[in-house]
Amino acid sequence: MKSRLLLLVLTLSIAGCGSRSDPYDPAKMDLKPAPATLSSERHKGAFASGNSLSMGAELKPLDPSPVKEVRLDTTHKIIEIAPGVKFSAWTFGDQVPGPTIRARVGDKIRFTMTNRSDEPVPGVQVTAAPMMHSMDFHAAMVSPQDKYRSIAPGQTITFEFTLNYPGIFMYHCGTPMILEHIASGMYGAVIVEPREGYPTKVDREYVIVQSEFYAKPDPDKRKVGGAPLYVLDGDRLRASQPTHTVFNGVHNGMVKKPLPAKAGERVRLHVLNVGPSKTSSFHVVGTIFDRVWIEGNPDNQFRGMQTVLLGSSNSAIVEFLIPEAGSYIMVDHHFANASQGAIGLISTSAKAEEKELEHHNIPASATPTDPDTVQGKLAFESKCLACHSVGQGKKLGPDIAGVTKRRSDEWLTKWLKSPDKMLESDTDAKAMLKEYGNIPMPNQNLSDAEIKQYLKYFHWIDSQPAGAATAQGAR
Ligand code: HEC
Ligand SMILES: [Cu+2]
Repeated sequence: MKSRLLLLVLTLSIAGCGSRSDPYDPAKMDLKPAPATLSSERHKGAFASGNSLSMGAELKPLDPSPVKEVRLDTTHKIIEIAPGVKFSAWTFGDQVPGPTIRARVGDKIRFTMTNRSDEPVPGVQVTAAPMMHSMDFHAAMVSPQDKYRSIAPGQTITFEFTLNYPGIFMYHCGTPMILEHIASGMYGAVIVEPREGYPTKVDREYVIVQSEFYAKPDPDKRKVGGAPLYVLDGDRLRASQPTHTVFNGVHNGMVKKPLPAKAGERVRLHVLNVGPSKTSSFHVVGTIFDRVWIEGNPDNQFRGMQTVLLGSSNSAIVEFLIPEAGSYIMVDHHFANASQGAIGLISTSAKAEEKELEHHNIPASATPTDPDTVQGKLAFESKCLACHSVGQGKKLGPDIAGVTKRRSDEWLTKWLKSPDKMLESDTDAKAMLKEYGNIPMPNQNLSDAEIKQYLKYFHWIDSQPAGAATAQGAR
């Protein structure tokens, strides 16, 4: 008798499970975002900001805050899509692809964008004329006429929306001709985790954004730093005949800089095919996708797949095991696309820079302990590494190692406060500008307190044995 009752209870509770509430119940969604606001406030600081942003392939962990403040300003800029191919691009956040936003179902995105397409690009006179731009988030459910409207150079738009569905969603400029705006570089990804997180655990997470470029040498034969400028080839664009098909914006980019993983680890790739016009047949040579979540939503699960087919603006999470030591090759298995640059590596021999140094008998990188110095190091790694190295030679700007020996604190303070003013008035600064191809260092809008921290960090670097201080960051 008792056992029968138990059975009844069990049956009822299973039936209850079946009618479990729909996780996508519209009644529980936020479908009434406030109207967008427009202003003529011109933002001057960093082109991209927000704790939820990842700038490169390496995906930062989820930022727990329920409201994600995100700024992505639009810029016009020269990017290198393949060695020697300097392409006149339009961007979100001053990079192509734009930064990846990571959030969770139920989170709110508070988005701000200033159209800065009219700002002069350091050292270059040849970028495209200023123009209208807009932002279209596939992750949002909002009125396009309100939120996705085009804004003029100098204008700022702000709007909010709540993330209702998990997935990997494209964002892009929606200003006509949309095709040209996307092909010029105006796109990126929003990764929305399920409310309860993913059902699996992984050791590494990366973002792979596939896209096409349609480039031709500038008919006016303009140059950038001695190299020929490339511009958008409208004929090829309309005929869907790309010149480059790439992962994360660069031809064979992750072949030269493989993504690290170790044998036995489980890897999660968040893959988005931007297009604008080609399909991707995404494959990783040497392993099998244990799970494929189409569009990045675990409700859409496949198991044991070899490739995943992604149309324009389709995405997937693929998870797989790195079975043994080796270099696992990410390709678009439409091999015509792979041959145009859609190739990358996940490699067990890709080491962090410090390991590489140890290997060459240079001591492991030291770390500072003083709080200001630590702050300075962290800030440097997030804001300055794009153009500077510590002890690894020139990048766009000078190697910072030894800087306190070539410059006084007073000079460095003035420089960091306002490189633009120094470049006008200071002879040493002018000489340096020449040496660095007339690319002026942009004003970083640093506060006095921050400048002190940078100086402490620079002094700390120069107090270490040669080669001991290195800096690391994504990309
Ligand atoms: C977009 C590239 C870029 C970024 C970002 C950048 N710099 Fe620079 N920096 C340069 C360039 C280029 C120079 C060389 C001078 C010139 O051409 O204007 C320079 C020069 C310097 C110098 C003088 C070096 C010397 O040898 O005298 C210092 C110090 C410096 N930068 C610090 C920083 C710090 C700190 C940050 C981050 C807050 C930063 N830079 C961010 C490009 C950059
Ligand atoms: Cu645009």
